[in-house]
Amino acid sequence: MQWFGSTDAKRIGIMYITFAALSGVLGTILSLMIRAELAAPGLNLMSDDFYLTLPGMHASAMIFFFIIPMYAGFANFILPIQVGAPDMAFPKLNLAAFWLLPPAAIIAFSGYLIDSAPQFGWTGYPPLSNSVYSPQIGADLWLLGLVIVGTSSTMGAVNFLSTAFNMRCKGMTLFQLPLFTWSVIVMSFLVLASTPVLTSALLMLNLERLFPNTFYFFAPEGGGDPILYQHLFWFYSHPAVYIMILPGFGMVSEIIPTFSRKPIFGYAVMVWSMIAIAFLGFLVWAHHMFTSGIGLTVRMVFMFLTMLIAVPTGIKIFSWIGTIWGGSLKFSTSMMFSLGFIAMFTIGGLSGVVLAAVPVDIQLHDTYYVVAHIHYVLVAGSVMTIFAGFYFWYPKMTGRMLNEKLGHIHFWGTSIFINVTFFVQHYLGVKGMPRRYADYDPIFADLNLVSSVGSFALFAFQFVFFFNLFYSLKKGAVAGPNPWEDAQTLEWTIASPPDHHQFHHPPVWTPIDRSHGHDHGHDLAAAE
Ligand code: HEM
Ligand SMILES: [Cu+2]
Repeated sequence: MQWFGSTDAKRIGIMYITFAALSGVLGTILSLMIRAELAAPGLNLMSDDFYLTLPGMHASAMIFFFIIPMYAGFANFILPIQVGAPDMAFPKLNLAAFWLLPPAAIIAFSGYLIDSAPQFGWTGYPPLSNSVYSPQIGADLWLLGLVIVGTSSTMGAVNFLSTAFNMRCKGMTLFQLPLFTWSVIVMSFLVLASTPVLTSALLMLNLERLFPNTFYFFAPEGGGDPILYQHLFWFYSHPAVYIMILPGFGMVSEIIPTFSRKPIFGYAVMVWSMIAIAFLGFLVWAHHMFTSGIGLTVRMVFMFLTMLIAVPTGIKIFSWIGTIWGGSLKFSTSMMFSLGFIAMFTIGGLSGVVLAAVPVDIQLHDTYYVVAHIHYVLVAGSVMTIFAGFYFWYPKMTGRMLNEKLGHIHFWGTSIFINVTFFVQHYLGVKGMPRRYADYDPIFADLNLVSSVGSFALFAFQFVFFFNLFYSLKKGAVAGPNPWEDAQTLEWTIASPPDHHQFHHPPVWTPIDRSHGHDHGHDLAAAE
């Protein structure tokens, strides 16, 4: 009860993180089954029917049960402290939002227990996902699970916004908020505006499946339109890709200044770029539908708007580089993961701009090029930032330092094998290998083998990380309140791990001049 029923945001945060880590392991195992089957042409290890469940269930595990809850976990632990609040605004709502997740996961994946997991990919496009082509009960359970997840993250978003807007300590204005908190605010607005749309689309699909001759939302026989589903789905799922990356942006925006021993370059611009990304994120969804038969003018407009997103994204990348430039760098594992993130996320952004060009997308849509793009933004983006966040905040959460030697081994193994696994997929895509197929032409054999070997090596290096997590919990060096010395935000002013009430006196924030930065160099000189 001390843990499971606790309304302390820090404990809820750790429960989220634990749950997300378990889902991440489950999702990874599903992906290794994909890569094992694809290591060689032919159907080698499983039936075609079983293979078809894997891409969609892997993606659902990673998106809905790993990345999104993982960020929610970090936000729960850190955001209330960063704004100087004693807890989240609605602690019981917070606990309820977390406890919706484990049942949602069990329901969504229970198709595997009764041998009826859905076979239509994480996008669930009708007519493939309707009751004629996908009669499995597992598909209905998956839909129900996702509806529950949507409810949970909406509850979480309301809570983050209320906490950040109403519970800030004395002296902290909106433009004094740390960038991680800002990123959670922007992410929460995205959740509020987009998740109900997905939830509606999934409920509509479920109704249509359960009552086939009654509801016609997407089925043309009764006046429905399958393209409507795609619009609703991507009106959520494009913003969702930013739900999956903005908190990561926020994390590295805390980490890079700390280990460059310089204030973030262009604080206000960083905030406004996140807002611009969120805003534009709602105007580009149809770039997922360039081959769905929508009109040419519409495609041109969406092509242009999509390319615009590269501007605020590029600004952020330049701001991070500007922060590093001329800094006195400390290559902690957390910093290494942040630098690796910048390098590899840039590749993902560039392949996105390539896909945004309609004529190119017509060639590359539903090929492995898209798979490569997704994984550069989500594995080299979200997952690398999550690792950066672990190495950075683990001492705050546990009171112990992670082992840096193991951390560096983990970093290099991870970075190298992310590239071995996913870089070759660009070539597979350009050569024409389609996604979501169990078998392929032997001309794709060599590159697929490289990718499969890379994925198993990538997985192997994660054992170093898990070993470090458990080993350091007992044996790690004891962390003081501010083990990184140069970290600036409020969580580094209190004990590691923080006491239940975190602050003994309500903190008062001394505003720092964000436009010129905190003149930290002087403090250092005085201390030495
Ligand atoms: C510079 C910014 C970006 C641009 C211009 C861009 C563009 C695109 C385009 C045009 C597609 C559709 C490709 C197709 O299916 O034919 C796509 C797919 C995708 N993108 Fe991006 N993207 C960008 C950044 C991101 C980011 C930051 C993420 C996530 C963190 C992301 C995640 C995805 C995912 C998950 C898909 C595939 C969805 C699916 O079909 O399963 N993208 N992107
Ligand atoms: Cu998109």
